[in-house]
Amino acid sequence: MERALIILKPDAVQRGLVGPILTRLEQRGLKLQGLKLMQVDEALARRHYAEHEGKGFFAGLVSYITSAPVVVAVVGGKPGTVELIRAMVGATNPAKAAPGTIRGDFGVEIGRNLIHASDSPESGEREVAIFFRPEELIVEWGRAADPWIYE
Ligand code: IDP
Ligand code: MG
Repeated sequence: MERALIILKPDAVQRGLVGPILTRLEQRGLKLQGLKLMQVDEALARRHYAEHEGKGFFAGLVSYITSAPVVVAVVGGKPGTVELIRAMVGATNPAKAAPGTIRGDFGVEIGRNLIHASDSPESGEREVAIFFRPEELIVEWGRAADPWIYE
């Protein structure tokens, strides 16, 4: 069962964009499995972004993500969900992200790109496990609209 970790980064929270961004995911028909407000500490940031350790932007990335509260969510349940969310999020650099994408509609700079979304089902599993305890998630829950969204 495929799912993605979403982080509404500190700039999204500070700018009052939690609602508008979550609304887009909901309106698309995606289903939440978990949701919370939290402060990311340095150890968690370094673990989450381990693949970027050693890159020039790593220190700035860790200080950005730990600078203020974030909202983390788990979204998914269907094959293809991760790819669909990445398409909604847009290119890493908001200046290059297409209009209509979250980064393309709300962002300007790569170091303030509002949202993280897992880039593969495998990273989704890894990232969900480091941000959520199993008891914080509701993996299967019935929604009346499901048959109108999924064939
Ligand atoms: P992604 O978030 O689109 O998956 P990644 O390449 O995985 O992009 O990079 C992780 C995060 O690191 C980006 O979302 C962005 O916040 C930050 N980042 C990536 N490249 C740069 C850069 O060149 N300058 C500053 N920040 C960067
Ligand atoms: Mg990434």
